[in-house]
Amino acid sequence: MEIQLWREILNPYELAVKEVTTKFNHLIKEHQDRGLYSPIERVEGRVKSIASILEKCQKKKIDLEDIETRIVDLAGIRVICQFVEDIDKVVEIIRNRNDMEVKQERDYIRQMKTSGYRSYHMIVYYTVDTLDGTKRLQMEVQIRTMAMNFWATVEHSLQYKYKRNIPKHIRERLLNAADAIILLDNEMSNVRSEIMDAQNSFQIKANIVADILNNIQNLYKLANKREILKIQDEFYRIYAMNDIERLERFNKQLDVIAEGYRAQSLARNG
Ligand code: 0O2
Repeated sequence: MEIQLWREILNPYELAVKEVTTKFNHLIKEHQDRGLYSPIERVEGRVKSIASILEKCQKKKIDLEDIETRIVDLAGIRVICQFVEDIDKVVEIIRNRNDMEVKQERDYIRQMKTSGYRSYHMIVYYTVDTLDGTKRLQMEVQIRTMAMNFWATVEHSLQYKYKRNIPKHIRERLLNAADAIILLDNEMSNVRSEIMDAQNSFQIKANIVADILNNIQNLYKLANKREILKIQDEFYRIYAMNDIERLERFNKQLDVIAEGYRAQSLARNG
């Protein structure tokens, strides 16, 4: 096939990779802007090289006219997550998108490949607008953790080096490494819940502080200035201790003080 024809075929795939990469990057930004944890750590995209297409055609006996239907990863997107739990979230995000239609899903995480490879694969239909009009094409999205990505990248280089015939002793080492990756991902998942707990307690603290400030503001109308300044100093002292329970107790004390002032003022007016 002429080089020009390859360009024509691959052009829409290039556009698709650019668009989808931008969209996923924007999702990361949206999470950040809202102060939310993003299940996507980073996104990579590539159009399959002509050499790699030719190799696949040879291996799978695919006619060049059929590459667009039979090679589903001409456009490839890789979504890298920090934690295994994030993968299901990304899968859900993709299933719910209106600009992508899922054709196929393969879960090589729950069902690891015999090589030790782990990743979640989705083949999606995606439409691009080009000079020649709209084109609906297939795209492969691979979703995996940073640790799975490290393993796959190293193994892929070895496949290349040994022309897909990795010696037995190296394959065994790779399988050991794959087991270690599972352990690592599990351990990191435990850290993930710690992170979530930390985020949660930060929110609780923020709410108590907002409550305390609100109470102090209300006391300005009831108590004298000297007492307010004393309460403020006490608040700064307790805040510096970084102890949520103390803050909670202090907040309750403020409720009691405010209640006392309200009762006094009722007695005076009544
Ligand atoms: P490249 O060089 O990354 O583009 P199928 O006939 O459908 O079962 P197919 O089409 O190979 O087989 O699909 P599969 O098994 O889902 O693999 C698709 C892609 O996943 C591969 O593309 C690799 O990128 C990746 N992959 C699958 N298995 C392995 C593995 O054991 N090790 C690594 N490192 N990557 C893997 P390509 O075109 O094979 O390769």
